[in-house]
Amino acid sequence: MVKYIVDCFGRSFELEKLRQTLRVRKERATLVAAVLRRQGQGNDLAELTALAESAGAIVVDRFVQKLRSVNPSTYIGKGKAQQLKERVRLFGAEAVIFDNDLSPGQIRELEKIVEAKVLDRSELVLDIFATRAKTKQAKLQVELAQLEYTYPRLTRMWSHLDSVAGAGGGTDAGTVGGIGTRGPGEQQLEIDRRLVNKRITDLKRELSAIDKRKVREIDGRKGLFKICLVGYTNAGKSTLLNSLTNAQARVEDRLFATLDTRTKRWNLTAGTDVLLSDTVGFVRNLPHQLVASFKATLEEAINADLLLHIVDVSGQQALQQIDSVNKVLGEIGCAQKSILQVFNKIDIVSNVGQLEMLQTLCPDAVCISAKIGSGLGELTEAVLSRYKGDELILRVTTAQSNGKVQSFLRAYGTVIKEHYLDGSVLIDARLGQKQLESLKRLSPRDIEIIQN
Ligand SMILES: Nc1nc2c(ncn2[C@@H]2O[C@H](COP(=O)(O)OP(=O)(O)OP(=O)(O)O)[C@@H](O)[C@H]2O)c(=O)[nH]1
Ligand SMILES: [Mg+2]
Repeated sequence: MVKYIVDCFGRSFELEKLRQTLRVRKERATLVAAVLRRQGQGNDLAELTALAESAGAIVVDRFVQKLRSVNPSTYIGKGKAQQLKERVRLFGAEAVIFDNDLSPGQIRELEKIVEAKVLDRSELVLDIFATRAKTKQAKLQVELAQLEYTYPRLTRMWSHLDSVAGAGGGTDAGTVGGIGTRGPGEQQLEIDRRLVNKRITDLKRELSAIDKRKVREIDGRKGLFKICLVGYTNAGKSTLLNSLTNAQARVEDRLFATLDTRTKRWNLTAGTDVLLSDTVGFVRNLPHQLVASFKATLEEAINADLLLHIVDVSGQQALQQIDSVNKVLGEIGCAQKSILQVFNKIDIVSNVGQLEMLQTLCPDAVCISAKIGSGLGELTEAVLSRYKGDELILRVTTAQSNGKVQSFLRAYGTVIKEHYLDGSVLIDARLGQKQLESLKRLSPRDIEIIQN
């Protein structure tokens, strides 16, 4: 006999056994991509496979469906949903993961037909984040994103909150699978709703305190030039951080290896240190709730003087990945920042045509291999020139007793000649435009720009 249950919005569900948790770890999964014909783009499910495996699922089957239009109740057509059911049975899949974002109603209808748990792409991404979150901040951020996106879509969504409400945060977002077993009566639904709202308020308060701390921490580093590595997940950001500094950041060939931020000093050239930060990677259609709750983590990017956009040019999706990263950068207010494109994994590029096309699109991009260390000299030069700005030739007059001016010009510029005269020294030097203000603060007697 089919059992019905009622969720906190008063909707009734059958098949309650299916969707009590969205974890897919060790579950056999069928992947589905529904592609609209008019969009004309294929989908080989390569990225969804990597995402599903990253979440710990075992991919047993892939199903790509071309659609003329989206069916409002089941996304793919009802007949195709029946076919999907046959395949799910044939391969013994426990979960069906769509590469598309589905509405809660579509998920419910599909589950009735295919008789397996159905997840959409955003839920999968959130599941990966839940598994990976290690720091308290990351756990709180993931929990907030899940409360706002995922849990309203579970059949018995709120009962786990009994154990966490009032605990002051720090729940392990990765252990929410054991969602309770009580049948949600009307009274319970009311309690659940209040618990969720309270939890969301508490989480936001805690995260806002972390945000403020982060802003103070970044402000405290005033004076040093700040560079942040951004890019698609798995592009090689942490590998580059390790190659340029002694960071020993975690590097893995899986999506979302890094979930928090790490900042290290990078010695660009003698006397010039900058701060280099590595942060969470981006992915196509990153759930909006996740971007919002990762604000503190992305604060490093928001406050950076220069962004290094790392692109894996060995993959076939490089251009789409560049677009996705630019979109997220726009969402967090970084679109106008100074950005240097860095083409990584140049050691394993097989599609030379694609690389040439990308180089035409981004003529300033620097080609490197973070893994084997090639191109790092050119990258350092390119960063130095962004750091310094356009070079000027200056004649600086200073008191011989003011040694700071000479030291500054030697460290940050190139001294062309020096001339000593009556207690003064005249120095001709090349210096980056952006260093001019710092030079002025050292009180030389006169600065004349000879050439710019
Ligand atoms: N062949 C080659 N592999 C690289 C290069 N750079 C990174 N990799 C590999 O790519 C994989 C991902 O590298 P990570 O540095 O973890 O990538 P990431 O951008 O930090 O990824 P997330 O933290 O998951 O966003 C690892 O297996 C690296 O060894 C490179 O220049 N060449
Ligand atoms: Mg990383």
